[in-house]
Amino acid sequence: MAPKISLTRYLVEEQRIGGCIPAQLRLLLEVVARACKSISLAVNKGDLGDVMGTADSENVQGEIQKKLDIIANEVLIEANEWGGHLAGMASEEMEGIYVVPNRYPQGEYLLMFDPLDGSSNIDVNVSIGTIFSVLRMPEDDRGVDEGDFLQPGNQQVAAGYCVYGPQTTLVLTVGDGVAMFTLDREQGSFVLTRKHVKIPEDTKEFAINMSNMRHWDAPIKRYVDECLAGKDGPRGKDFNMRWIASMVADVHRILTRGGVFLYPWDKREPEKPGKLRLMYEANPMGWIVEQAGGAATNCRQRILDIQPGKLHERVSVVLGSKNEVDRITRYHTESQ
Ligand code: AHM
Ligand code: MG
Repeated sequence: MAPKISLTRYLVEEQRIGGCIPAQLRLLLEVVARACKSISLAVNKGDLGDVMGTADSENVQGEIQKKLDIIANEVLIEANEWGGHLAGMASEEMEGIYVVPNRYPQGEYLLMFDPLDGSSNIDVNVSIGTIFSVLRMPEDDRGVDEGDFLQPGNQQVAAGYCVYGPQTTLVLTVGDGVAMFTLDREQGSFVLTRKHVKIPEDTKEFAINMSNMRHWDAPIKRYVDECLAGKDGPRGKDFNMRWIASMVADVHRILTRGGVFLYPWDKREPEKPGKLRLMYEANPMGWIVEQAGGAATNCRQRILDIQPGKLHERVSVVLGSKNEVDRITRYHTESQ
């Protein structure tokens, strides 16, 4: 039997043989993985620990925070602030950036995260996760500020997510394809279980919150109507639908068996470009999907090429099997 490859060994080999990552970035990814293990333990406690339900607070987006949103945010900050690999952090749960305190050495990376994605699923025991994105501090920059974070997704040096489901799985890219690691609870370590993950170019499965249908723009309605028409419609095949309401879990399914995920702009809040956040949801997921051979757009342009204007910027998201994403993007550009 081939020896198990731990996350540590995978990262050491990416550094030494692949030449894909410097030592500081390897350390950073190990620390993020360790934080995800702690979050996984907290999630698993459920009603046996003081982790369920809402906290008495709102985040910058005006959403009621869950206790686990706050716990996961604190775990990620405490794990990452002292190691010397980071200059700053930003999170869905914090209005401004978090500058690494002066008492610790400053590193050359910036870490962004959605500490607990899919919060509405916490209390109903459905899969949730952590999403993260790593950027390099701009060179010759003295002192970290919000502007340093406002880099397009094509500048990411690492991106990943950890899904807390029936298994805890860490999914990672450093620009050298996508690898998946399953948490071995007996050993307490992540073990490589899939590498060179590939998303099939075609699919018969789509994911969208159908309850928003009456608010959609015409090209989204056209796409979904054609899927629903099945064998008798213009697509000539039947489609299946899934919606978990945890982006991590929906994206994980797409990486595993293909599919397309849509959270488009809609008329409920027309001034907002979408629900999901560009910097710590769409960018990392978009890069992972592209690294697995899929595509990710905001219905019109590649997500990774969008120049962010603010930290908590929102964006429309279409990602997954390439031919399907291309089709949806074409329906939008044709209707301009
Ligand atoms: P969150 O980061 O506050 O948990 O919100 C993001 C989540 C995504 O994981 C998911 O795709 C979407 O919101 C579900 O939204 P809706 O409940 O509108 O279907
Ligand atoms: Mg989220």
